[in-house]
This record gives sequence, structure tokens and C-alpha cells, in this order.
Amino acid sequence: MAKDKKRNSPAPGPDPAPPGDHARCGFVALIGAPNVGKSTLVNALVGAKVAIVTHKVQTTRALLRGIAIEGAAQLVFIDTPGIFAPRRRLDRAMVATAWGGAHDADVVAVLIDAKRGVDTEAEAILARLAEVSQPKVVIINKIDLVPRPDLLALSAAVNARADFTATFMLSALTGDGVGDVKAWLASHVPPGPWHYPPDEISDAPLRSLAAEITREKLYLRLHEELPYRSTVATDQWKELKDGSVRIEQTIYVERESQRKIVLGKGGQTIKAIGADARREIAAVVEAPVHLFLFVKVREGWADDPERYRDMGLEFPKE
Ligand SMILES: Nc1nc2c(ncn2[C@@H]2O[C@H](COP(=O)(O)OP(=O)(O)OP(=O)(O)O)[C@@H](O)[C@H]2O)c(=O)[nH]1
Ligand SMILES: [Mg+2]
Repeated sequence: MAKDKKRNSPAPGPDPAPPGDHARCGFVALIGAPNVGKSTLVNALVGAKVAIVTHKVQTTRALLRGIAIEGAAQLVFIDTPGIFAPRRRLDRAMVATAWGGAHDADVVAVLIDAKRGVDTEAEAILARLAEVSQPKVVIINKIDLVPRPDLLALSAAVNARADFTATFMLSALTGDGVGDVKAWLASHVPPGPWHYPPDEISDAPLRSLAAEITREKLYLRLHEELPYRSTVATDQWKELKDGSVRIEQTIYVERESQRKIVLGKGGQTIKAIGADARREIAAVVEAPVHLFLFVKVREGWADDPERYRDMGLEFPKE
């Protein structure tokens, strides 16, 4: 299954039950401040890695759908970029995209980081929820990091600020409580036929996932501003006769000095990024992968409409 198609479930096991007359299907947007664990939760709900995760803020840049089946319901989770006070054009595009994702969903799930509580960013998001007309639930994530009694106070504080149909407390990392929210959503999304084939787990083509995986490795290896000054595109995806896949990707940076850092001394950094990415992409496509990474300086890529198309973002006029 090395083809650059949408990704199907790698999990063995019986096919999900055919939905029949009781089928339900709904879009659930996960919104919240950067780093609260939206992508980790989407992966936990889907049961496979469809979205990249890092310890850094602003990892997710565009909407991504992760698809799960729960009983007769197909749940389409929309992972969104973190919402914060945007400054640069790319920041504005990401935040506008996140709110757009919320407005297109049947249910909006607002994530709060249990450790951070209602900080300035959470406060700003909660204040804007009155504009969201869909049913809203709040998910307090990272409960593995705080004592239980603190959670009740946080739940009360959050519910005092917005009108939520339900409150969940979970750990996307350990999986504790993830099943409960999935079951609740399965019985609350609208009745109707499934939108996707039963075995589909993501709407993203493999070439986008592969670019995201490389970007994740870049975020993990590079520090400070550099990850935010770079983007990754898959330029070539070729299946070879021997069953392996040849992939060429370009990492765009804004300046020559940044290109030097991405390459590292004697090319060490790019080599390490490439090795990490290749391993993970090969596991996803279930075939040997030859990954070729190029680093290009494109001054002002963050103001170039074409890069936004690559990333799946609308290009903000200013
Ligand atoms: N301890 C703990 N860490 C978590 C949990 N969920 C997520 N994390 C960590 O929080 C960090 C951010 O996770 P992400 O899933 O990338 O967060 P996000 O909300 O998608 O972030 P952006 O895409 O930047 O908006 C990562 O280091 C995760 O491992 C959790 O339940 N417990
Ligand atoms: Mg994310």
C-alpha cells in the first residue's frame, strides 16, 4: 500500500459493522490554544497517528480530518491550528482556519490544558464561543498532570464562562477517558449516512502526511524561531519497481543563515531529520522509502500564496 492515496486503517481486525438505518455521522472540531493536545487527542480518538505532535506551540498549521468509527457512528474529527493572538500573516491564516473549522462542524469540542487552566489564551477563546452556534463540549486534557480536586474547580471556572452541553476530563497521552468522549459523541452526532469509506482514517493524501512528518522531525531537532520560519513540501513521490518509494521533499527557509542551521555541521542535522522522517514514513506506507531532502532559501515564503496552497491554508490578503 505504498500508493500516494488517502490513508486507510493499518489496524488489523474485523471491518466495522455496516451502519444500516441507525447510522450517524458528524464532524467534530477540536479547538483550543496552541499545545493543549488537540492533535494528540485526534490521534488517540482515531487510534493511529494521523496528525503530527510536538512539545512546541503552533505545530498544526492547517485543518486535518481524522476519522473514527464508534458503533454505528462515523466521527470525523477536525484537528485545527491552535488559537492565539496572531501577528504574522501565517499566524493569521492559521487562527482564521481554526475558527473556520469550528463553524463547519456539527459539534465543537474546546480543549483546555488542565495544567495551564484558564490562562489568557483560554480566556480569549472562551469569550468568543458565544459566536459559535453549534453544540459545544469542553474537554479538560492532560489530567495526568494535576491532582483530581483541582479539576473540579477548573471545570466550574470553564463552565461559568461559556455554555457547554457536557464536560469531559481526560488524558490524550495515556488514553484515560478518551473512550468516554468518543462514546458520547457517537450518540450525539446527527443521524445520517457515513461520509467516508469505513476503513478510511484521514482525508490527507500520503504525500501531505509525509511532508508533515518531516516538519515534525524538523520541529523536534530545531529550536527557537527556526521551526516557524520553515515549511516542507513533497515534490516527488515515485513508486519503484522493487516496491520501494522514492520521495523528494523541499524544506523552505527564509534566509541563508537558516539554511546553514538546518543542514548542520557537515550536513549532520539534515541527515538526522531525514533518518527520523524516513523511518516513520516507511512505517506509514509499509514499504522501504528513499527520502531525499533539499533545503531552499525562499525569502518571504511566508508571504507567498503558493506555499499557502501547499499547506492547505487560505492566503490572507494582509
Ligand atoms: N502529560 C500530557 N501531555 C500531553 C497530553 N496531551 C498532549 N500532551 C503533550 O502536549 C504537547 C502538545 O501536544 P499537541 O497534540 O501537539 O498539541 P496541539 O494542541 O495539537 O498543539 P498545536 O498544534 O501547536 O496547536 C505534546 O508534547 C504532547 O505530548 C496529555 O494528556 N498529558
Ligand atoms: Mg496540533
